[in-house]
This record gives sequence, C-alpha cells and structure tokens, in this order.
Amino acid sequence: MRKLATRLLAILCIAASGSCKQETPTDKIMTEHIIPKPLSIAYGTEPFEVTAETQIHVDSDSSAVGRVAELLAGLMRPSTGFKLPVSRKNADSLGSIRLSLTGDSTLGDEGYLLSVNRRMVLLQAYKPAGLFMGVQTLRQMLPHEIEVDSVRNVKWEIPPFTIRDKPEFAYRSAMLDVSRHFFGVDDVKRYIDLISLYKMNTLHLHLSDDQGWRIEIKSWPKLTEVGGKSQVGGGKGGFYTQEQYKDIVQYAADRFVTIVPEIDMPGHTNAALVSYPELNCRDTVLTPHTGTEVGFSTLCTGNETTYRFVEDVIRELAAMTPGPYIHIGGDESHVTPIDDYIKFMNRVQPIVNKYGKNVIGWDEIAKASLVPNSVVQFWADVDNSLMAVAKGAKVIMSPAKKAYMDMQYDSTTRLGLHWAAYIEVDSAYDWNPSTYVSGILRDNIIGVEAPLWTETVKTMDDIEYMAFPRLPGIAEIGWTAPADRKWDEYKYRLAVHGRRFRALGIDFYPSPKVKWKE
Ligand code: TNX
Repeated sequence: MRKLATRLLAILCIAASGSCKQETPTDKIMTEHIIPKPLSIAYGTEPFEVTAETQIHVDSDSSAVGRVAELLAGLMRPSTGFKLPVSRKNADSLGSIRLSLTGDSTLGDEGYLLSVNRRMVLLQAYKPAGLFMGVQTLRQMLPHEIEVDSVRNVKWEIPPFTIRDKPEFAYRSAMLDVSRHFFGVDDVKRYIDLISLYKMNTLHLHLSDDQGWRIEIKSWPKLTEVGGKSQVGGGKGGFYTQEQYKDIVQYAADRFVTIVPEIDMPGHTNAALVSYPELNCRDTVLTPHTGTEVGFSTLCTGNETTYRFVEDVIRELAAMTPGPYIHIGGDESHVTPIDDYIKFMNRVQPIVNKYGKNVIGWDEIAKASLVPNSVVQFWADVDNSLMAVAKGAKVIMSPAKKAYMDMQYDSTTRLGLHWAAYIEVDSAYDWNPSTYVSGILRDNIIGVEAPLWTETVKTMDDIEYMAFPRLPGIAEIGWTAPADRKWDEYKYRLAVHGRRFRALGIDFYPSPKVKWKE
C-alpha cells in the first residue's frame, strides 16, 4: 500500500515538478536540497548505496567522458576509501554508476538526466558538459562528508531521484579581480572548483587595472616586469606566466569552465602606462598605484603605438584563450574625452575579431558603435545598457546592487565596499535578470555574472567570505527559471549547504538570514 502511494506520489511529482518536498514519504527523500534547483525531480523509493564494490562505467570512447568519470571517482575515493574503478562497458551496469552520452539533443549542451534507484545510478547527457553538470548534482546528493578526505562510518547513500535538468542561461559566470590584489594559480583553481560545484561555466579574470598587470605578454615584457610588481596597499603583486595562464585555462576546461580574460582599456591602465610611458600622453607623473581611486588613467588614444600595443596584447592573449571572448573593459574612462573613447572602441573591437574572438565590454562600451556579436556587461548604467540592446547587442547581467560579491553584507562586514548597496544573501538571490531593467528582456540576455573586485580582498579566505553564501544564489539565477525560484524555499536548501561549505573548508559568512544546519 505504502509503495503504491509512493509511486502515485512520484507520478504526481513529475507533473508538478519540484513542489513535492513537503509531501514526500520518507526522511531520506526529504534530503533534496540541490543548488541550483533542477528543472524537475521525481522521487523513487529506495536509495543507491555506494560500497567498496561500486564501479564507475562509461559507454563511450570520448576522452572528455572518461575525464568526467575520473573527476567523479577522484572526488569520491578519498572520503569513501573505495577503489571505484572507472571502466568502459557497454551493458550490465547493475550495481554501478554509469555515465552515458545519449542522442537526446533536447537536453542541450549542459542538460542531463539522472536516475537513481537501488540497483544503479544512470547519468545521461547529450554532451560531456552535461555529464559534468550531472556529476555536480550527484555530488550534492551524496552526504556532505564526500567533500572531506578520509572519513569513515558514513553510509554513502544517494537518494532515489530521477532528475531532468538543463540551464536557463548559457552564460553563468564569476569574475575575479586579480589586479587589485594578486591571487596565484592555486587560488584560481580552487575558485574554479568552487564555482563549478554550483554549475557556473565561466570564469572572467580581470587581468589588468591601475594597480597591476597580471599576464605575461612576451612582446611587451615590462608590463609584468614593472606593472606586475604593485597592488593595493603596496604588496608585492605578481603575474601569471603564459605557461601558468595556459595551465589555468586547461584546468578550467577540464571542468567545463571557459576563461574570459579581461584587459581593461582605455582607462584603468596606470600599470601599463608606468611600464611603457609612451602609451601615456597626458601631463601626469606616473608612479605605481597602490590606492583604490579609479578613473584617472587613460591610454593615449590618438597614438599609433597604442594600437600596436593593443594588437600585440590581444594577439598573444587570443592565442592562449580557446574560449570565444576577450573582455576589453571600457569602464570608468573618466579622463578619456568621449569622442576619443568612441574612436578607440571602434578601432579595438575589430582587432579582437581579427584574432577570432568576440568582444565583451562593460556597459559604457555601448557608447561606441558595436560590431556584431559584441556583448555588453550591465553593471550600473541603465541607459548604456538600453543603448546596447537598441544596437542589437546581447547583455550579461551583473547589477552591482545585486551581483557584486565585493559589496558588504551589512555595515559591520569586515571586508568589502558599499558604494552600490549592502547586499545580504537574500537580496543577492531575490532578483530576476529578465525584469531587472525594464526594456532588457529575456531574449536580450545571455546570462549572469557575479564579479568579485578585490580592493579589500587579500586572501583566499577573504574571497570565500565574500562569495559564500551569495555566489550559489547567483549560480541558481543563471541556471533555474525564475518561476522555480523563491527565497523562502531557497533559504532551506542553502541552510543545508552550510555543512558542505564547512566540509570544503570554505570560510563563509554565516548570514543571520539563514538557519544554518550544524
Ligand atoms: C567599479 S564595476 C568598477 C571597479 C571597482 C568596483 C568596486 C566596474 C566595471 N568598475 O573598477 O573595482 O567598482 O566595486
């Protein structure tokens, strides 16, 4: 009788996806707390238990699929202590976790189907990226101890859900400012790990600003020899060699994260100007900038050397960036006369295109003529962003009042700024990119980004404190349709993630808006 009731409930739940939480029959099934919330969940009866005998099977020769399987095994081996061998097998996956590519193109590039019952776990996707996304869901369905090295005495049960899932937006991004304070390769890799747990698929690296130039450019070596040696507060700064940058790009690609490098121009360029004074034509004494004021520097837009510089930088950057975009900044160029700014942007966009990449620029770039496929990133100025849409450009939504991870939570937060707003975890979650600016519609938007500027952020712990717990909310805004998102429900799921944050050693802000689980 009870089985029948459960089955009936499961059928009802498929119809009314996601709304079954209160009605589910067992406590085990109540453990649904996946972030971002999946498109639909149906509930079965008996969980799958991962044991010393469990194997991981793939049924494809694709090396990308093999890598996803190895990532899953690599996650589970230290905590469980099980061997979890990965092998290629076409049939008979009873007792195993099976990763499989299917011909179901309706899942899209990142969608997946995950079904769990007592006998097996079957994860299917149209593309390897979808398998990776499904693995993140599976990871969140395992006990949070899965994130810890060597724990014993945990029953490694996976609840019996059938999940069909795919994202609302294709572009789901975090930005890290490595210029104001420099963060090394290991920190960037950890950030990639943390954002990908929440299915973000893009990391935008803000590689240059007034305070420091962070990427080796072989044709202009002083950019890093000189411009790489400063940061806010006068610390030693740093930069990525091209080898290190490629290593980051590869690490990200293995996790289906695309790196979007940003060279901010023509403003925010003091570090470049100090390195090569011929790029400056203003009457100012140039010294390394270790403060936090903005808007005082500009490349000399009337000088041909500037365009040789820009082209060399973009050529070298494009050659080691497989992703489709190069971000050219364009914000707060307060000392560039507007006509010069427009001429500069009109000349620089085709240079980016010449090296096979599309442009992203902060919303000010909409003042220029936008070449086809240039994308505008809304951060503050509504008029600029509406102009971008009128010019046919797509938009990335990162409103400073909602999505800026460097804003303080409240006036007592030990780090951060508050020029845009104080942003508590509910405020960061509770907005809809498709209605945030009237006149910017769903179809104009490719996705969302959570930028983390680092004027006040010095260490990995600081990064974690500002990004968590807000970043999973931005990730959910990017993944889950607005109709399926409610703060009053999300806050319970987020509360459960506190355990996972702790297991991962994330130094998160324990917001009083959430009743964190011990
Ligand atoms: C504005 S957002 C900036 C950055 C600062 C940030 C601090 C944007 C495009 N420009 O230069 O770091 O505010 O919140």
